[in-house]
Amino acid sequence: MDILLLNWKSRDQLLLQSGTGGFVDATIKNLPLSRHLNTTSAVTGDLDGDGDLDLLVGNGWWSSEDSTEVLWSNSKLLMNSGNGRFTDGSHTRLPGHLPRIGVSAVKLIDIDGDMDLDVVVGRSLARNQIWINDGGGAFHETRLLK
Ligand SMILES: [Ca+2]
Ligand SMILES: [Ca+2]
Ligand SMILES: [Ca+2]
Repeated sequence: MDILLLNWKSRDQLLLQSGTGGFVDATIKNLPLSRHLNTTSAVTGDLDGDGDLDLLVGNGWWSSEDSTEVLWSNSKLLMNSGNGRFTDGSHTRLPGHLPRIGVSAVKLIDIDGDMDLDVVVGRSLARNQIWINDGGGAFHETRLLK
């Protein structure tokens, strides 16, 4: 069993089980994430249908009480290239015009019944989103939600 640690105000970490029953930190090598992410949620699923688990990371928004410090980052789609190594597919696969900040929850569900996993994005203080999978792990928005 491998572990993904979701961290608030610091980068997420990927821990892979080692042969001896412990864990090794594979974050630097396997996870292309920037430093501050404010991750609120993450889901795994085979989004491009190639048999391995891909990773969707929902990132929230944090502001200090006096608003002098604000941290945010875009939510990320990380594609598994095999061996638990991930590449950032956010720019090429996600609906480019949509804001992906302030995300409080992400969920994978086949919402249109065509056997691939679509995405429901819950956002705080902003409109929720539904992303429809083209079958190959690229997404476009649908306006089923008002
Ligand atoms: Ca996959
Ligand atoms: Ca679907
Ligand atoms: Ca589809």
